[in-house]
Amino acid sequence: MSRKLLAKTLVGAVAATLFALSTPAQSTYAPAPENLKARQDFQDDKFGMFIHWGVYSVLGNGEWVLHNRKLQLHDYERLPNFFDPEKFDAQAWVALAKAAGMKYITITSRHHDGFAMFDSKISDWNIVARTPYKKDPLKMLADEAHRQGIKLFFYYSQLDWHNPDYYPRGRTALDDGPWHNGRPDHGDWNAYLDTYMNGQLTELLTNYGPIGGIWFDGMWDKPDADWHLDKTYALIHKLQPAALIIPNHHQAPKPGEDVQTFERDLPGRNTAGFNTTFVTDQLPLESCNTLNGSWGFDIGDDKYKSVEEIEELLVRAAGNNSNLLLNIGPQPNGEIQDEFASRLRAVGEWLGKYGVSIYGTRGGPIAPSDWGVTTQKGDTVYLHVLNWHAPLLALPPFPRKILAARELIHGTKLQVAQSNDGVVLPLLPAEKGQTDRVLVLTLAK
Ligand code: H79
Repeated sequence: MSRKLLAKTLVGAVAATLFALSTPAQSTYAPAPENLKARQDFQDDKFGMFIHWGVYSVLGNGEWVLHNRKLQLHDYERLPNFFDPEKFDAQAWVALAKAAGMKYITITSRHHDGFAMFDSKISDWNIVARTPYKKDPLKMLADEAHRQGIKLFFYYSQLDWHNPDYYPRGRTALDDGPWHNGRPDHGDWNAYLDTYMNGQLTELLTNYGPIGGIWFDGMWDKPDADWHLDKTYALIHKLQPAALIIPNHHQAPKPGEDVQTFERDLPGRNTAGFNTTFVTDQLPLESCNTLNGSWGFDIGDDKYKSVEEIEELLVRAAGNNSNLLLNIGPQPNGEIQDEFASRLRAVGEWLGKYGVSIYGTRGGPIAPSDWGVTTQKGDTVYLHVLNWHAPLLALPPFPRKILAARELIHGTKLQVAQSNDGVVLPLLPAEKGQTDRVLVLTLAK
C-alpha cells in the first residue's frame, strides 16, 4: 500500500470511528438529562389533545377511507384540491386544549395516506404544494403553542399507502386480497426510510422550534421488516435531545424509546385486540382514546363520550400511572365541532376543582380496581372513588401510616380506621353528576 493510500485509509478509519462514537447505537441508549426531565414533565402533564386532521377529513369517513374504500391513488389524489380550511384558527385550537385542562397537543403531521400536513421539501405530496390553502398549519400551530405555553408533539405514520418505496407493502395492503391502489410492484425500502422518512423527520424537528416529541404509528403493518429504528431514533435524539419518542407499535418498548403507549386501552389491558399486556415500569405511560368513536372526522359518528365518561377515563389513566391522550377529528373547514368543544370545556372546568389530585401525580399505593384508583404526590395520596355504593369505603392494608384524611372538595375532615387488616373511611353519597369522590390522605414520613 502506498503511503498516501495508507494515510487516506487511516483517516477514513478514524472518521468512521468518530462517526460511530458521535451516533451511538440506540441499543446502548442513555437518555440525555433533558430527555429525562421531559419524561417527568410529560408524566406531570397527564392530559393531552390528540388531533387527526388531513385531506381524508374532506370525505367525513375517517382517516382510513383510502384503504377502507379500496380507492385508487389517482382518485384519492383529487382530495387535496378540496382541502381549503378557511376557518382553521391555531389560536382557537390551542385555547380549546388549554380550556380543557390539556397540557399538550399531538397532531397528525401525516397519516397512513402519507400526505404531509406541513411544508415538506422531501416530496410535493403535501399541503402547501397540493391544496388551495397553500399554507402550513403545523407551523401556525407550533408558533401558537409556543406562545400559549403548551407542548406540541407530531404524530408520524411510518406506514405509507402512497409512496411506492414503501415496498414490499405490509399487511394492510394485502387485506382481503390485493389492494394495489395503482402503485408499482417494486420500490426502494431503504430510500423510503433513510431519505424520505428521516428527511421529513429532520424537517419536523428543525423548522418548528422545540417539539415535545414524535408519536410513531404503523410499524405493526410490517412487524418483521427492518425499520432502521436505531438510525431514526438516533437522528431524533440528536436533533432534539428532549423530544420524546412514543411508538404505537403494540409491542414491549425497544431501546431508544421514551414512552410506552396503548391504543384504546389502559396499560396492561387488551380489550382492543392489538395491544401488548406487558407494561414497563421504566418509562412513562400513555393511553390514547377517541372522544366519539373515530380518529379522523367522521360525519356519521355521534357516539360521543359523556363528560363523566371522559373524566373517568382520565382518572383511571392517572391511577394506572398513565397519561390520557384524548382525540378529536376537526372538520375539513378547520372548525372543531361543538359536540367536541363543549365536552372538552366541561372537563376543563371539572379539572379546575379536581386537577390537584391528577396533575403532577403518579399511580398511588393501592392497585387500580373496580371501585376506583389512587394517585400520589409526595406524602399525599388521593383516593378516587368511582364506583362504590356503601357508606364506608374499605381498602386493603396501606404501606404507611395515615395521619389525616379529608374530602377534597369540601375539606371535611374524616375519621380513618387503619389496622394491619386494612383501612376504613366514611364516604358521603355521590352528588348528582359527580363522577369522582376524592379523599385526600396525608401519610406519615
Ligand atoms: O391513528 C389512529 C388510527 O388510524 C391508527 N392508530 C390510531 C392512533 C390505527 N391504525 N390501525 N388501528 C388503529 C387499528 C388497526 C387494526 C388493524 Fe391490524 C390493522 C387490523 C388489521 C390491520 C394491526 C394489524 C392490528 C391487527 C393487525
